[in-house]
Amino acid sequence: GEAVPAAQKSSWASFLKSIASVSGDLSSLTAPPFILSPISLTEFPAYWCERPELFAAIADATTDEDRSVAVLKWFISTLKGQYTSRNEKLGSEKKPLNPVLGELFYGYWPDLNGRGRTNLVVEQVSHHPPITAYYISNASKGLYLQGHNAQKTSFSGGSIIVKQLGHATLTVDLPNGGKEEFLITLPRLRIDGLWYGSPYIELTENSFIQSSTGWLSTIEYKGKGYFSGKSHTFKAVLSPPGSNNAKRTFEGLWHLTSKDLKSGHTFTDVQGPKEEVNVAVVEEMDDWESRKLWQHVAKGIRDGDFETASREKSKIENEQRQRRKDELAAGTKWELKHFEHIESDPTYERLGRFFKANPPTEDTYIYRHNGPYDEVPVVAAA
Ligand code: 0T9
Repeated sequence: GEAVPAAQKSSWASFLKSIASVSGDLSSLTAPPFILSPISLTEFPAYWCERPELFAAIADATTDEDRSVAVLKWFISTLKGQYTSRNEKLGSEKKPLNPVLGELFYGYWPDLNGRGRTNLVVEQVSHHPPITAYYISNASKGLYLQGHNAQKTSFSGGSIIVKQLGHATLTVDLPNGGKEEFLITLPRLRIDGLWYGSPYIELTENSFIQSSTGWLSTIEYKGKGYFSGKSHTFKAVLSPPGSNNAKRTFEGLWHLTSKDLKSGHTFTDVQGPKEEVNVAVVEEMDDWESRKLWQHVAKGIRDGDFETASREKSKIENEQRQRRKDELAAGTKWELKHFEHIESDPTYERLGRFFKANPPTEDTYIYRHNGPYDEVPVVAAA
């Protein structure tokens, strides 16, 4: 591996071997320092809204078809951030910090140019296996995205295959007082470049966006082939209610640009800057907020002081182990703060039926509307 520092070559080799033998959950494997990221997985849901104006634009569409197109456009435009931003920021894909149970991440994108303010609430709802739940809302536009993420990993042909578990649902308040819902499923990932110590993600197979109006987007992902094809290629087909025929087709590279094949016009273009989420300064954060919780570990990783990083990480992990022991002894269990777990998501079942979602049912985490941005305004006493 060319990107692997000389002193870490053998630990990288044994890490790759353990990846090949441990299937399911890689989060708790110890990786060599050069591949560690100082960012926790609880920060990742912010990728959904780094182009807040595209999210807000969903509310401005006036027909069912246009709303499905706007949702697809926003979704495709998030992929670059979701799947390539660590390469841009950290040099390659890196191993994120493995969130603790109850870890929180709060942020927002301000109201600019009439797009409304967008808020983000994230909670780590399971540690083993890692599951992250999130809620992203732009109340002034009537847009509410609720979702959760988990992964099942395996090793094949020198790459890590990541099956994403979980899904997202987007609820849109309509001008007529009704609601439209979208079920968003997540693509499969392949992590390539492991041998060279410079991992990167390619998306594979399909994902779907099903609207309650019946419009369905089927997105197909392809990477660089042996003979042809470019990295990060997609083709999305939008079909009307009750039909499998494409009404619209969009094609291109999700990390650069794509086209609406009907008009020949640009569909997505993510070459311009994106807006990272705004968060409080660490000093003002709650102890459970990700950047405060991990601050010493993250500093150690950033400074190349891996002794401090690993000592601080052990502190957090020991504290967690003790908590679990105490709960067991007291016969109590950890209570989720912002989400309620339900065994089967009615929206997933209902909308998933349209495209034969597999599995036919999934659990979900319902937001309790008790985040830091949900404070009910105090009504002045009469
Ligand atoms: C949801 C996203 C997800 C989370 C990450 C697979 C992965 C953990 C999950 C799926 C987001 O919306 C999108 C992007 C990146 C995904 C991560 C990439 C990655 O490598 C990790 C896994 C758990 C590893 O850390 C594998 C070991 C590592 C050394 C390879 C770089």
